Amino acid sequence: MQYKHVHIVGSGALGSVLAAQAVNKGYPVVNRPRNTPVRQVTLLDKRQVELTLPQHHWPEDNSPQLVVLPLKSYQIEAALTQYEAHFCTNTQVLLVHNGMLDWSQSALDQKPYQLYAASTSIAAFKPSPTTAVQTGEGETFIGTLQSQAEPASLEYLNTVCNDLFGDSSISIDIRRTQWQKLTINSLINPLTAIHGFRNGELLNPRWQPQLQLVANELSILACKQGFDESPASILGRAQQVMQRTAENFSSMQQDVALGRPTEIDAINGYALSIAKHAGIECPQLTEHYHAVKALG
Ligand code: KPL
Repeated sequence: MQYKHVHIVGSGALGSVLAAQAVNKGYPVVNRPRNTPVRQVTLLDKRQVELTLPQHHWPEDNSPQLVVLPLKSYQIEAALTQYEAHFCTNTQVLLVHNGMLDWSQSALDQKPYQLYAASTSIAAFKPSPTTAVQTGEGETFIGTLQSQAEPASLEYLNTVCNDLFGDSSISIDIRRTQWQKLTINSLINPLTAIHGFRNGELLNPRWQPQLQLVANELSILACKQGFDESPASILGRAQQVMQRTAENFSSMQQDVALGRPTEIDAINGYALSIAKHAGIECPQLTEHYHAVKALG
């Protein structure tokens, strides 16, 4: 499958890095910014890529397309609604966001196009509205969100994602992969946002009792979804990220600092929807959820 176009929706830091990588690799990129377009991207190897991307019309035929949505979790639904009339059976749509969306499997299966998700730890930021910088490489996993998917289509998407993300692997259970990333975000993001500190501060032993309570609740919720994992394993994974990103501010801390909406609904909110469904109380996740909501 050769794509006629690779559409990158939005002009966030990650989306701009993906667009720059796609340009470098010679893909026919179309950018669909939702506000001020990013003009210049600095990649990890310090290469600078100018983004002056054409604004094509959507094709009228069934030609293969890739549409990447590297957006905030709360923007995904509106973006799909805006663009999906242009998608067809040969359109591969890749959602890239933090947290998880509360969509039923039948709703995903009914989409008349191919729907995939990526979970990535690539780090990027925007020093100004028109520039973006990649600050760290990361692991990326992609997988299908639908029950029926052509293995060959996923394989092809993965080869392209290797170019766009720098590295990419197929996850045979992307919901589980997204959940594991959600547990990291649920342990790091709310506390860093509430207290306005860097990720590494959470390695201070004074936060361990609170983190332990969150990990205990996440472990119970993991079992409810068939993703069994001990609190120690969940906490250990998050602590590795705290060490690796000790000097960084989490995305939620930055959202709060800049007065933007946070992704708490797709992180703690999603976990709490599983809890509600299973009739389980999760007091620590609930407290953090309300504390972050109160900031915005
Ligand atoms: O994904 C992140 C985020 O900030 O949203 C982590 C992994 C916590 C890194 O800061």
